[in-house]
Amino acid sequence: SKKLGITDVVLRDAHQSILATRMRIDDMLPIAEKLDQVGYWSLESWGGATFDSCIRFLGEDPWDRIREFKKAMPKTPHQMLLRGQNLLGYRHYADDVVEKFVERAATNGVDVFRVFDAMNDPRNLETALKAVKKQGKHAQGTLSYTTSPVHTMESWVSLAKKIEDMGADSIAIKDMAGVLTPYVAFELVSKLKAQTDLEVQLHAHATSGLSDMTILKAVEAGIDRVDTAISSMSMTYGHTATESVVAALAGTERDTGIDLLLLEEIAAYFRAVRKKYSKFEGALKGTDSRILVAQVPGGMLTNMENQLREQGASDKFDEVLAEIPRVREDLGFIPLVTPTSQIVGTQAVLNVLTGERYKSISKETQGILKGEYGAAPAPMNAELQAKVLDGKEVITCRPADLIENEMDKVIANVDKLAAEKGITLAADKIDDALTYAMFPQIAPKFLENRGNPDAFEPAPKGDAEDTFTISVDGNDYVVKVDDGGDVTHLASVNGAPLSMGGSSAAADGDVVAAGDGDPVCAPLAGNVWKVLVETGDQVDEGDVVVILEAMKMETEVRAPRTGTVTGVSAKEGVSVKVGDTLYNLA
Ligand code: PYR
Repeated sequence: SKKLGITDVVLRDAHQSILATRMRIDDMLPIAEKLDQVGYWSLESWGGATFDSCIRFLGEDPWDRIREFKKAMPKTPHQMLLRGQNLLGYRHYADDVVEKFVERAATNGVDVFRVFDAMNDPRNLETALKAVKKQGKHAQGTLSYTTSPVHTMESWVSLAKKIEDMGADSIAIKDMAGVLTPYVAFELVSKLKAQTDLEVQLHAHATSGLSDMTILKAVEAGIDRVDTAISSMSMTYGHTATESVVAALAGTERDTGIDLLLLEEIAAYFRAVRKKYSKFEGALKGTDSRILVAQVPGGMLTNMENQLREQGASDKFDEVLAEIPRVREDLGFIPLVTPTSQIVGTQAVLNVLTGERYKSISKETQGILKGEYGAAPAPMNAELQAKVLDGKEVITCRPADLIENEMDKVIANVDKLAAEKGITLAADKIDDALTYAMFPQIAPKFLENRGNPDAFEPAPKGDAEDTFTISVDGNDYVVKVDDGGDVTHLASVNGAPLSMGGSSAAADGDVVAAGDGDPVCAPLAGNVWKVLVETGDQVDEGDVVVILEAMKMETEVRAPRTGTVTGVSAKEGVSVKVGDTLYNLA
């Protein structure tokens, strides 16, 4: 008999999927000793969006987090999710940065590395997988599962064989949307077991209602391990419950050997913790069948609902939902998983909101069309690609071959930042350097305020508190109301600043109409990332004048015609709403 191995994802993907990645280490460590007794094959505890959330929202050092986990749960292997050559960020890094990151993650406590690429381009996995092997850790390659006319059983097995040739120890079928059906899973697992020597693991989301059935058929096909989440942090946007699988297989030849009563204690603990984070829960109560029809992952659906609300365009939801698969097809049927899910989703929103498909193309969508993220499974829309390339060649080599080693620069950058801002770097400053390299926009604020909880979202206190979530101009804010009725702003659920009374931009006094000439307005709500002109500058039609960071992507605002800039109201770092004046053009 062969025990089915279990990876519990409660410390990473469960709260990433269900609670907007907000769970804090203070709510995890009290149950660590019990988690460590279960006998999981591994605990997924790091990577994915948790690193980003730690520095953006929680004010926690993610490197401390993995060290604390390792100390508190020494018997259980710790697993991370790594975005291949993107590491934990949104662009490709040079090989020396990938190698250094893997080394530091291993040194700080990661034992199992699940390495995926959002394009399923195996060349983007190789450096990371080899770096993991060099550290003597478990290297798991990944099939980012999706369906399309070009994805066949043969294409999956062929990708798995390439990953095996790179020296991976095992392979994960990553069904991030929950579209893998039970009988396809049976066939896929059977073929992977027959045609490779790799151990096989299944990661499936429960959102479409298939995952319990899919897991069972995968077990029947001989899968080695599955991902699940403790029941009180399972299902909907998340995963099948650990206890269900343990119970279903008890007494069979695939018995997990896990003690259901111990799981019960862990479930009770997280049931209480989850209540504290209720404001981050999505609306889904059970199953969302839209995933099966529109092929949009569950995590993306909730995200999209929030982003459209920020843009004041909630009524466009169905249009965006219909546009997403079309954009995906234009980009060569790429899987939708970070970062491609965000890139495709944001582009679909742009296509709908601007009233013209690809009138505005985000920098990241352009990157995919230029080949900067690797090869797509199918040919891209040739006309669109030609428009973006503008006579240049598409990248066909491994994209990272074009990136020179940058570790020296990464360290010099953090030294410079520390000197300028008077920041004391961590004892292993390389970890801070990597944090800054992956998150150049948010790491400075984190490093400057490390250890000061007031600079970040307040820790959730639970239902009984006098905190409320209010909605103003389509944005959600967490506020505290004291006995006298005074309102204190605690946090912005969508990250937008709250100005009590008046429209946010104008009330902040940061964006005001300036100069003569016609106002050129923000096409999207977001933050002003770069302003590329000054008053008096001449611009030609189509010149990039302002770059907005909206919905995590960079969107260029171009000059509508040739003219002279007569005033610039946009300021870098300031948030704007749709229709706010960015500059004036005469
Ligand atoms: C992440 O990279 O965050 C995913 O969950 C795919």
